[in-house]
Amino acid sequence: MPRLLGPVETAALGEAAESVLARVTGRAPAARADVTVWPDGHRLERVDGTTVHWEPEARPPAVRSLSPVTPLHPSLGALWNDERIAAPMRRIVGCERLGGFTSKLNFKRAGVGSEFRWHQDHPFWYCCAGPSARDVATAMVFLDDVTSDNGALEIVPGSHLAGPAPRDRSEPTGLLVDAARTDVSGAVTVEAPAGSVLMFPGLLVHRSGPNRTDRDRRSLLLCFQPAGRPELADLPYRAERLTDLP
Ligand SMILES: O=C(O)CCC(=O)C(=O)O
Repeated sequence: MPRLLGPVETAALGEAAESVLARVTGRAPAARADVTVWPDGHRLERVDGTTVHWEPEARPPAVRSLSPVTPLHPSLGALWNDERIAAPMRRIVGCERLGGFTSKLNFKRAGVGSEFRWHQDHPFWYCCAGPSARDVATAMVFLDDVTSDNGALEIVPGSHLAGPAPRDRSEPTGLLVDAARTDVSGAVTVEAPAGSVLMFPGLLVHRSGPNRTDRDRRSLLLCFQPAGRPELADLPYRAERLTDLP
């Protein structure tokens, strides 16, 4: 949905994102005890109700994402009830009463934002929510202009209809799509001006390349689910559930 949000409100969301980031990273050194290193070497740090995911290679350190984030700033949280987003999301989730599952700020910083290989969001959520993960869908609000060279999302239209895609067994997290066994030939690159919103179900196969430009490509992701279900942050991650998936 191109330019769903206007330039002034998009800029205000960008400022909110930066103020949340500054607050969280200002506190991060005191919270270093609560660190998880994933099997792929990515470092996750719990700070004041959110998780900081650091860019794996960036020197000086740079934040890849924060999640959840909407409880940390009222203007981010207000988007859950914005009908421009909620109305189409009701159709995608297939439910009249929606709740939040999780939220995330992806920073994809100029020069250091790294690749996110082909994946579906579903396996990660399935490890936490089990079969309910099928009902989660995302509204991705672009806070900056998105171009193919600053890490635009590439999506495979219709790929969600085939269900869980085969996972890459040679990759340490077990969460990524095996692109050699999945048809990604119909992929399209989603370039869009700031304020645009991309809405997609958790089974859609997608990736994004590194940001090699001098322009940030920040986005705010709101993941909706039917109302009344537990949020991601309240669910334990159970890697053994991956054995249910192809
Ligand atoms: O922001 C990106 O480039 C990747 C987004 C994504 O695929 C995700 O957060 O699951």
